Formats: sequence, structure tokens, C-alpha cells
Amino acid sequence: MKRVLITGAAGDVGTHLRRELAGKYVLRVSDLRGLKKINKEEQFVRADISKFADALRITKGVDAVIHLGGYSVEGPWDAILNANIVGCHNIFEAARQNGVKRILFPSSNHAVGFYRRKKTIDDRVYPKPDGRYGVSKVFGEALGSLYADKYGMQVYCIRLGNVNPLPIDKRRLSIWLSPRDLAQLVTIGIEHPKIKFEIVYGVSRNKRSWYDNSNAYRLGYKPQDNAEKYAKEVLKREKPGDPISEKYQGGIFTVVEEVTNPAPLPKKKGKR
Ligand code: 15L
Repeated sequence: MKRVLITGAAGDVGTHLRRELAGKYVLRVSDLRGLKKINKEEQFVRADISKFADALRITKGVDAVIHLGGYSVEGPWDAILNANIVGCHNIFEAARQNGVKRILFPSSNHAVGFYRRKKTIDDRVYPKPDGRYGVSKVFGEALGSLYADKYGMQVYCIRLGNVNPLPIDKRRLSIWLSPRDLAQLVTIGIEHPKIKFEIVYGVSRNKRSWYDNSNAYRLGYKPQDNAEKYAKEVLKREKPGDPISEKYQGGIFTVVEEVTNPAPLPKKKGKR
């Protein structure tokens, strides 16, 4: 059984993934925070990925890394710099030094959030990040490309939409990713024999999708879910949105400076 490291394992996406991948891989799960529950077949290692020594320690002896760790929404530059720029570089470099060949980098729809909703985009469009967070995801994709070309690593970037058991609003009807479709996309990223550098969109087969996800389909992705099933219910609850953010795929990220972090970092003593 392959040994797989999941960083940022305490977050929402990490929690879904741990449940979905249990029994298929030997999971090492890591986070800056503790985990509410550690399954008996998981190995938990606490780590601060902005420290290179921690990144080196957790990437030792695994076959693949799913690098979820980092700041997961728009926020202050110092937090994004530490977690998503320094932390991401540490993970790629530590994996390289430890001889880990395969990295799955969960990027985000916010790497391309300034594309208009009326435009369908594929994996080859140039980035149009909608904030500092989006820029950090473009950085991760670029780093992945460099490590693939220069060091022969196998890098699979998933531009995640919104991972949730159900789509939560109108925008998410276009970018929803069910946990089981997430697991399928990730499994392709771990198992596909011919990955060099790929970008796929992390979305289910949504009728209102803004993405041409043919690259994922080429690699064998067959999503089972479609947000349209829940559209009536979702649209009934929908309130009129901000007119600017309604134009763009990234939604509210295109107009605000901070989005509430669903998983705040533990408070450190002194100034962060
Ligand atoms: C993301 O990239 C975030 O990590 C997630 O929390 C959601 O905000 C998602 O995008 C989204 O666009 O819904």
C-alpha cells in the first residue's frame, strides 16, 4: 500500500479526504493544529510547514504528498506569505530532498477567479488570480511546473472549486466538488502512471460549470455528482449578490480584502 502524506489534514478538505481515502493508503496526516480524531490506521505528525526542518521531517519515507496545508482563503499578506509561499516552497523542496516523486497540489479556482462567469476556461488559460490567496495558488502551480521540468518530479495541480457534501449557493452550483468526486480526482493524481505536470479542475460534473475539464477526463476522471440536482433548493435561498463579484468566477474574493478563515490558526504568543 502506498504511503501518502496529507498536510493541512485538520481542515475541511483534509477531513473529507482522510475519510474517503481510509484503507486505500497508509496515511500520514499532518497539521499545525491538533486533529479532533485520529483514526487508528493514521499516523499524526504535528508540523509547522513554514519551518523547513518540519517539512523535511514529515515528507520522509512517503510515496506521495497531498499538500493541502496553508491559508485557505483571502487574508493578510504575512499569513499568506508564511503559509502558502514559504510553506509551499518548503514542502516541494523537502519532498525533492527526500526523493518523493509525486506531489498533488490542491490549487484553487481563485488562481483564475478574475475570469468572467460567461467565459468557459480550460487548464491552459493564463492565471487571473483574484487576490493574494489566488496569487499564492498561482505560485504553487508555477513551483510545481519548475520542480517537474527541472527535477523530474510528478506534479498534479487540482484547481479546487468548493468541496462540500452539498452545494451551498448559486456560485457553488458552478464549482461544487462532492467528497467522493474529490477522492476520485485525488486517486488519479496518486495512481496515474503518466503524470509529469498537470492542471485539472476540482469540480463535479456540474451543469453550470465554467470549466472545460477535458484534461481531467483525459486522465480518466468520471465525476459521479452534478450540483444541478440541488439547484432548485439552493436558488430558493439565494439573496441578490454584490454586482461586481457576480460577474466574476471568484465571486466575493474579487472585491474583499479578507474572507473569514474557516480554520483560524492557533494564537501565538507575541506578534505574528
Ligand atoms: C477556496 O479556495 C477556499 O479554500 C474555500 O474555502 C472556498 O472559499 C472556495 O475556494 C470557494 O471558492 O468556494
